[in-house]
Amino acid sequence: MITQLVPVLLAFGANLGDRGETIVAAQDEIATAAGIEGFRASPLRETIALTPTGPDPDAPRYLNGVAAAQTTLSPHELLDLLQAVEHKYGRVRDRRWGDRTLDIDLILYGGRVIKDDRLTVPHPRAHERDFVLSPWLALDPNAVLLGHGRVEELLARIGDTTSALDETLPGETSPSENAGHLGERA
Ligand code: A4P
Ligand code: MG
Repeated sequence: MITQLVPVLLAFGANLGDRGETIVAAQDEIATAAGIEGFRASPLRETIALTPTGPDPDAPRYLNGVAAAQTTLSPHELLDLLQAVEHKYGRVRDRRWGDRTLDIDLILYGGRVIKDDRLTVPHPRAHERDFVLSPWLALDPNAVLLGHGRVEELLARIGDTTSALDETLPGETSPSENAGHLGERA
């Protein structure tokens, strides 16, 4: 039987605990899971927390990254895997958009448009989030977001407030607590 491999894009975010270690461990777990091939992670970027009322510079900073892979899993099987990994790393769901040890979103599943009670794909807010677009552009300079166009242009339109792990965010005077502590993965 020929099984089809579908290209997917996953987004990772964490703003509590050892954010980098959590994301890297979760990525290793997904990379080696059954039905996942060719997993490639972007560098992680330091980002300002986006809350329902807007960016909050006083909330714990997020680390964000994306990863491209190919899968034989169906969209819901893939979501099951992502949610199982979130749970394993202590994700507790309390408030929507609240602080979290790990959030994994499915941004793209091939060229499919999905809208049901568990999944909306392409992710409905990816095009307006620098914390998704910036690491994605670093991973793939030619990336295109289905329904919205080139990632490079989308990011140029909204502006990029994210920074590399060893940079200082706008308004900060000292490097992040993670500077020099975590190697970037490309
Ligand atoms: N769900 C539907 N579509 C998807 C999808 N494409 N990928 C459903 C993943 N899940 C999807 O998600 C709630 C439900 O969404 C799931 O049960 C799933 O069936 P959740 O992860 O429990 O809740 P959430 O993440 O708090 O809500 P939501 O609306 O997914 O929020 P977002 O859009 O993920 O935003 N600021 C920075 N700097 N960096 C961040 O990463 N993340 C968020 C969360 C807010 N602010 C942030 C960041
Ligand atoms: Mg989520």
